[in-house]
Amino acid sequence: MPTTPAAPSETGPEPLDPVELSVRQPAAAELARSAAHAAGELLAPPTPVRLGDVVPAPELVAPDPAADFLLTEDAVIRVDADPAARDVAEQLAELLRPATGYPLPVTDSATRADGPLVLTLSGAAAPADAAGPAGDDVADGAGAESLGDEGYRLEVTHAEVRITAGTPAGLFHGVQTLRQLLPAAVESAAPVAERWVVPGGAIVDRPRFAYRGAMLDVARHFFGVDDVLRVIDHLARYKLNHLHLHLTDDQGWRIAVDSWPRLTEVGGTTEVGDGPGGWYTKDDYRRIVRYAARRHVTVVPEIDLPGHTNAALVAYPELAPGKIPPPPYTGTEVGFSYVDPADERTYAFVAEVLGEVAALTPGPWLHLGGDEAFKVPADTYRGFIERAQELVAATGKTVVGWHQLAPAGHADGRVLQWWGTNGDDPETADAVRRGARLILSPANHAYVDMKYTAETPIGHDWAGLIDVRRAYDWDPGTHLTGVPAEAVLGVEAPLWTETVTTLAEVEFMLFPRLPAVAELGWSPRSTHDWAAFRDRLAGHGPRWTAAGIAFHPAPEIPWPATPAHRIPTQRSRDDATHTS
Ligand code: TNX
Repeated sequence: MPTTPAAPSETGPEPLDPVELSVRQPAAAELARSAAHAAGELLAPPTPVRLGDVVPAPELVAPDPAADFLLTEDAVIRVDADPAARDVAEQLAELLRPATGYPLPVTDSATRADGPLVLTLSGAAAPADAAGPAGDDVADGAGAESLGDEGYRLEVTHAEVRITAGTPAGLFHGVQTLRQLLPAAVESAAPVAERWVVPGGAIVDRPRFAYRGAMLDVARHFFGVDDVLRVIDHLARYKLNHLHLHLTDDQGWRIAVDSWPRLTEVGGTTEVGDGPGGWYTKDDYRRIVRYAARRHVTVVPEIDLPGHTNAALVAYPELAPGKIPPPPYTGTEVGFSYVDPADERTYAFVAEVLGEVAALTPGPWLHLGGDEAFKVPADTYRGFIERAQELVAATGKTVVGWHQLAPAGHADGRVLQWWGTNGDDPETADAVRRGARLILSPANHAYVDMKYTAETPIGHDWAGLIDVRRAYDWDPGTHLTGVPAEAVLGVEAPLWTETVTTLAEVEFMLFPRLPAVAELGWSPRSTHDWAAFRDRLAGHGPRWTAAGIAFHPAPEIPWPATPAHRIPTQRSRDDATHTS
């Protein structure tokens, strides 16, 4: 895994037109500033972490400043014998070992009183006697109720840190919280001399929405497996549990399909700007899925149909209307291509592709796309979608699609991903009345391919400029007129990559907006408070710096400026190695 951001680079494979060039030039400067932060110029906060300094904000926090815990070299991680729980404990050890330099053995010994880091599965409910130092607030709150599929309880005393959950996923989220409660230097890839203090008290926490995701468009520009794994790490930090991969579009087809091999052999070799493109073999894709699963992240594959299919039509002109082979497309227009809805071969193609993708997919969802098929008449479009929905059902998966699917008939469990900019959308509200649930990705809040400000060197602005506050200031529960909160499955932050070409640029667009969307998906509305969020988020800058994440140092966030000490970064450590 990379620990430093890729050098900010101009991808722009020639030829770039003059307009693109003028947009791209400042990218280097802006990204270099961001890289300078990553190089150690952003400094650690002078104050110790407080129990409430967690993003996304936990449901209940009960600090006990008299009960801080100090992690020492002889610490042992004790976990239940359950293999999935044990794997979470191993991941905790993997997180803590590099910076602490401590051995941190993991044991599932039930008889010995090893610790002091304890991970335990307790059935769905938190134990009634576990209020501990937290007092009545926590005991009377969610702690006495079910922690659900993903909730956890974290208790910190002088003697131990204990994470309790009903599921391994809950333990995993608890581990992410613990990670944020340690000093920022815990993100360092090399040992740091630090007092590894965890603030005392208790947290009881569980998500507001079941679906919390981000989308990476690997079709407009291709991103290799290692880049995707690093994005999965970023999701996991912020308790996001779905990675939606936009695998196909006009500019490239990125997933191998054995029954239609030219999709990648031909359709995988292009991308925006005439770079080399690329695709995932099935083994590559399985690696992504496995890596995500270990982090309790479900991969949602998208095969965009019937539009956004130029790369497929280049590979197989028999799928094109009129059977006319189109030229490869490496521009950034949308809405011109579609598979021929009048030809039965198209449905064989859809069935075989979806079947192979479903077979690679342990998760329940298959995303059909469905957006911007501007050239397909409404009735034809509806008929195509209804057949495609049936083909998804035949694979045993549940359909997800962009909200353009709304007018089509309901299919069991179907989920629409809403990307509008005006919450008054009767067509989508009607689909909800007919049984659809929604993932909310309002383009003017959650589209992390939008520029932060007019000066942002990459990104779009068709849905407006999205600074951190705008990414944060909306409520998924009430955003759409006539849609009750219960119909909302969750939220997702899509990253389209027409202008995004490197991992450093991906991180620059995700941070700090991804944590804002993550908080909307996880935290109870009662915690929603811009000023408090801004302050909590500020403390994450030094963490990203230590982790080598090339983030946008948004001016509206009070990043810590008066450091107590510098956090060594990968780059400064490399320098040290070179001079020693
Ligand atoms: C709209 S959002 C699209 C994408 C573009 C994006 C750019 C959606 C379902 N379709 O094809 O990449 O805008 O922001």
